[in-house]
Amino acid sequence: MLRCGRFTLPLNRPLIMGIVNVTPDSFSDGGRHGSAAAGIEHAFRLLEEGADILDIGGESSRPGAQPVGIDEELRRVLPLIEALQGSNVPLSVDTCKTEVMRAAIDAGADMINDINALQGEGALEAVAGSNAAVCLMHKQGTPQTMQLAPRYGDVVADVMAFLAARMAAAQAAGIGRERLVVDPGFGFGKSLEHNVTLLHQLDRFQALGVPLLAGLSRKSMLGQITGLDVDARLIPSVAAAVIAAMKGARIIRVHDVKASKEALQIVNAINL
Ligand code: 9MG
Repeated sequence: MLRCGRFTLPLNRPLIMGIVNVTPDSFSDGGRHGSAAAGIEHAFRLLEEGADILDIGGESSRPGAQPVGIDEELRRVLPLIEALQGSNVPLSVDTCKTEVMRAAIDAGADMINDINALQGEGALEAVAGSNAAVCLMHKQGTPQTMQLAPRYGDVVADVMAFLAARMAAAQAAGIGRERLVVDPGFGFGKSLEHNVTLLHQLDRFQALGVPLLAGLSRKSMLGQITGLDVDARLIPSVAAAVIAAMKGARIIRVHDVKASKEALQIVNAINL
């Protein structure tokens, strides 16, 4: 079970987290009003396709992405949180900024997805003072620099140790274990070899004792393996989602909800 704002989520089968990016490069119109409207329309499409959770983000975390200011990020995500309140699925907000976390929670967000694992000033307290769930993700470096020269001793052990330390920090700040999710952060400061090792050994992360989230959808590691461009990575993404689910991931973060959901029905059928 995961306590997640207004919801208590059973995790007896892997849940699909649909990605809703409200960034100018994510929708063709790129306009100010258009971005929120396009984001809302996209979110409703993912709900129709069967998303169990929506992850709303107003700042790109792709390698080389430029940061956006607090006001701009809020302008992008708040309209979606408001418009999707009645949708009956948990709303996660993908942000590293404490001010955005607080405003999103006040507006009704059920989960914070922080690629910085609540290391920002005041971030632990912002989540502790709520009933929101939080995803603590590992990354090495920042989106601007992270792919330059990632280094690990033992990538699985290093990432697990980081996540265990962040779980301890979250619990010490008053965020109960039942609200925690961890994520190895595929592609965030990791070479192809690191990513492949993490996926191969993903089952080891279950030892952390909280639900595991995996995000592999359309990532460059899939392009490095297949040679396919980002828009052509549907089948590799679904394959990676299936592997992650079979290795124990309980939340799978995806762009392509319908295809992922259909594939995971097969996993669920044999994992009875
Ligand atoms: C925001 N974001 C992009 N990729 C991600 C991943 O793999 N995990 C999580 N938790 N968030 C991600």
